[in-house]
This record gives sequence, C-alpha cells and structure tokens, in this order.
Amino acid sequence: MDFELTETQRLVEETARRFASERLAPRAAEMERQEQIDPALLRELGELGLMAVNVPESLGGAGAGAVAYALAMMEIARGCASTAVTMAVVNMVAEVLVRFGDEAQRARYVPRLARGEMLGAFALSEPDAGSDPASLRTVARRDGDGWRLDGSKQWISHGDTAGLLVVWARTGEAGSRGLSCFLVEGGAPGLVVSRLEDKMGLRASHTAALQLDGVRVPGEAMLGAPGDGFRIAMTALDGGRIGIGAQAIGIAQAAFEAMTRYARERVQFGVPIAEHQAVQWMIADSRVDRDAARLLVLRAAWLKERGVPFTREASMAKLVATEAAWRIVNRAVQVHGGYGYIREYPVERHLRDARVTQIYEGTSEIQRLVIARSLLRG
Ligand code: COS
Repeated sequence: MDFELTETQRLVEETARRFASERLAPRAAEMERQEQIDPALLRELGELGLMAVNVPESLGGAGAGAVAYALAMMEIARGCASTAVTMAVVNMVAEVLVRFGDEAQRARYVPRLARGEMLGAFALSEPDAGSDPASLRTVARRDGDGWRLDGSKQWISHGDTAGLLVVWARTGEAGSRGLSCFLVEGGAPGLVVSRLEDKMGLRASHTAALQLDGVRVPGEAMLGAPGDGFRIAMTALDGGRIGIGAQAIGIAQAAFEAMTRYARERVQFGVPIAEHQAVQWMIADSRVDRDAARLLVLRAAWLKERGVPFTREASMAKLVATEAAWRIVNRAVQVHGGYGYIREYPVERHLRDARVTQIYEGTSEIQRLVIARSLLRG
C-alpha cells in the first residue's frame, strides 16, 4: 500500500494544475458565455501532453499512465469543466485506437490527437439508444470493398469539430453482438451536424446531434473485427468513467475552494459565516466527500494501470465521485446564499456543470447496475 505519487504523476498533476489556474480558470466564465472553447487552449493541452496522458510516447502520448491521467483530469476540470470534457473524450478516443486499432490506424490518428491538432469524438449514443447502446439502429452495409453508414447519433461531444469520429453501427444480428466500430473523418460526405444542443452546463463544449446519410468509409476504417463493437465501447467506457469521476472531483474542488473563501469573507451576525457551525459542517462534509471520491477514482485508475479488471471499480468511482460532486456544489451554492444563485459568482456555473456527470458515460443507475451485476454473477 502506497499513497505517494510517483515523480511522473506529480509532474503531470503540477503541469495540469498550473495550466488550469493560469490559462483556464480566468477564462472559463467568458468561454461559457461565448459557447466556445478557445481552440488555442486545446492545442496547448496537446503540447503539454494532456490530450494523450496514458498513450505511449512512441505514438506521441505522455506515456504517464492512468493514475496520472486521473490526476490531470481533476486539475483541468477545476479550471474549466468544458475543456475537461473535451480532454476526456480525446484521451478516450486515443486510448481506444491504441488498444484496438491496427498499426496504420494508430499511426494515422493517434499522434495528431495527442498533439491537440485534431479532436476525437465518440459517437455511440442515439436518440433511442442511450443507456442501452446494444439497441442502436445506425447501420453499416457493405458497399464494394468498404461500408456505407446510415443513421443518427445523439449527445456527441464536439461532434461538429472533431477530425475523427469513432462511430458504432450495426453490421449483423440484433443486440450487442451485431455491432461494429468505424473510424469516420470529420467532414466526410453525408455526415451532417443536425443540431447543437442548448445545454444546462458545460456550455463552452459543443454537443452535437449527427445524421449519417450514406457516409462511405473504406474497409480499413473498421476498428477491430465485425461484431467487436460492443466490447470496444464497453472497454472504452470503463476507462472513460474514471475520467468523468475525476472531472466531477475537479468541478467539486473548484466549488469547494469558492465556498471556503466566501465563508471566511462573508460576515453575518458580526462574524465570518465560517465561524457558524452549520457552515463548518458543510465544509467538513464536502472535504470528506471529496477525499472519499478521490481515493475510489485513484484506485480504479491504479487497477487499470496494472492491467487487471476494473469495470466494477470504475463504476463505483464514477458513482461516488459524481454524487459527491453534486452534494459539494449544492452546499457551495447554499453557503453563498443569494450570491450563489447569480452568474457573478462561479458556484452557479459549477452546479450546472456538475449535474451532467451523473448522467453521461452511464447514469448513476447504470453504474449501480454494473456494480450489482458484477457482485451477483457466478
Ligand atoms: N468490458 C468488456 N466487455 C463487456 C463489458 C465490459 N465492461 N461489459 C459487458 N461486456 C460484454 C459482455 O461480456 C457480453 O459479452 P458476450 O456477448 O460475449 O457475452 C456483452 O458485452 C454484452 O454484455 P451485457 O449482456 O452485460 O450487455 P447489456 O446490453 O446488458 O448492457 C450495460 C450492459 C448496461 C453495462 C451497458 O449497456 C452500458 O454500459 N450501458 C450504458 C451505456 C453508456 O454509458 N452510455 C453513455 C455513453 S456516453 S459516450
């Protein structure tokens, strides 16, 4: 048992912390108003190695491992939650390619994703297939030596600006065994952005609905073999859930810092409200929540790094971290009173940004289902 970070992990965390404090946090509110992350910041993330933290250096990644990735994600989300979700998806796509791509697919895309030159998107969900991706209806039909994709996708983070989309489509039987996975380049003929969602939070990050009308891809655009799609998606989501747990902790940390700062400054009944026990309890409970969540997230990342199964632990981490984050941001708003309900103070944004972490990459209910099934199996 060792709770010490390695030198590499500390360095990655410190790099992300500095970037988040100096470059992201000062601009997070403005980028939310503009509904746009400054593309220059995304390139800088790439230059710092944060778009492919757990990707081998030979492919342009930082080669720093899954724990370092979780630590970096917490820091980036503390600075700007919208930027963090972009970083999460790009890292997930890069890792999927490393794990399931052939040599040509890796060489073509991973270095560019790692450098922040290209964003990757994860196009699994559909209007009628969210928690149940095995029911998705996008189809891929043989077309000469390639494939033709038709269908619609929903909730695709930066689906409008991604240079590479990992797209799931049905190539065979109904259910999870009939799905395959394809690499589709942004701007492919027939790939249409049908809508950008008007969201509660993460407003600087675009969420697209996409239409695929006869999108043609070559045979070598398939990731893995026909029928591998569901397993690829589930493997990617296992890792992705660690990332979203870490994102939730980062958002909660920003809210926690705002709450403690405000509690020391705000005077009521003649004393800073931090001296009132009701406020102290909220601060104490929030720190306990944060540390418990952080330990579960780091445990899941540590298991992943060791190459042992971590599906259940990733779901536990995401469940606890995102529910904890919601309690923390809610307390932060409460401590701010009326000032917590207006845009002038950041906790209002943190509350809106945190909410989706309990929904995307598997709802809290899906995490409980994964945990329970793994405990009851066999
Ligand atoms: N890793 C690898 N393989 C996995 C897996 C995992 N974590 N989870 C399931 N599989 C495999 C199973 O072993 C099974 O394989 P076989 O067909 O060889 O037996 C197959 O996938 C089907 O598994 P299962 O029957 O458990 O699938 P279900 O349709 O019941 O779905 C859940 C399982 C609910 C876990 C899955 O649908 C899920 O995660 N849903 C949420 C999706 C989600 O997070 N969406 C948000 C996307 S945001 S980008």
